[in-house]
Amino acid sequence: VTATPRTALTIAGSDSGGGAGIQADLRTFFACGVHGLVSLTAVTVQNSLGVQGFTEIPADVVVAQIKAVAGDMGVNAAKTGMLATAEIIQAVAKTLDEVHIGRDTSVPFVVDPVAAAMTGQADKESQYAAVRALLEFGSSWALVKGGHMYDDPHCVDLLSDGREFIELSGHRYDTENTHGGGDTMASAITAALAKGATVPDAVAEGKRFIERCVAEGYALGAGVGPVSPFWRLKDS
Ligand code: PXL
Repeated sequence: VTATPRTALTIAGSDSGGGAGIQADLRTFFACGVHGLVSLTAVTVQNSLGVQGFTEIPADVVVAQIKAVAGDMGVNAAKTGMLATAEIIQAVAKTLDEVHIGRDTSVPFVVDPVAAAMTGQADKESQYAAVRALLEFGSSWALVKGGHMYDDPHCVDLLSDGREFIELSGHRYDTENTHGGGDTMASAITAALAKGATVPDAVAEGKRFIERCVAEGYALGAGVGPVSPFWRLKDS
C-alpha cells in the first residue's frame, strides 16, 4: 500500500491561462509531494495579456468545499489566493475557525493577499514597513517579496515575526515570464508547512523553489508567460 501523502488545501480562483491561481497551486503541491485539495472561489477569464473578467462562486459553495474536504480527508496546511469578494473573505475566515485551521490551531495557514497583480515598486524601507503593517493584522509571520525592487541586483525577500527580521536573498533573472510567481511561492511554503517544516524553514524552501521556477519560466501567448516547476520532473 502506498503511503498517503500530506495534504494542502488551496482556497483560490481559477486562471484560464493555467499560470496562476489554483492551477499554479495544484502543480506546485504536486511538485512538492503533497496532495492538493481545492475550494474554488472564482473563475477568471484571462490570458497572457490580462484578466478580462471573473465570476465568483457563491460563498456557501466555497464554505461547503472547505467543510467537505476538511471533515473527511484532513488538511495539514491551507492557503488562500484570490478570494474575490468581502463576503467570501468573511465566510472563509469563519469556516476556517470552525474546522480548526489557522489561528490558535495546529494547522498552518498561509494568506497570500492577492491585492494587485505584478505591479508596484518598493524600496527597503517600504519593505520593512509593509512587513510591520502585515503583522499588525495579527499574523504570526509576514513575508514581503523583493522582486519588484529593480534597483537591487538580487531578489531579497523579508520575513519577520516582529522580533526576527530574516532577509532571504536569491538570484534576479532577466525574464518577463513571472506570471503566477507569488502563488507558486506561497504554495511551496504551504506544502513545506504541511510536511511539518517551521515557518523560517518553509519560507527558505519556498524561496529556493520559486527561484528555480522563475529561472525556467517560459514565453506563452503575446504577454507575460508563467513561472514553471517543470525542472522538478527533469531532475527526477
Ligand atoms: O497571481 C495572483 C493570482 C491569483 N489568482 C488568480 C489569478 C492571479 C493572477 O493573475 O488569476 C486566479
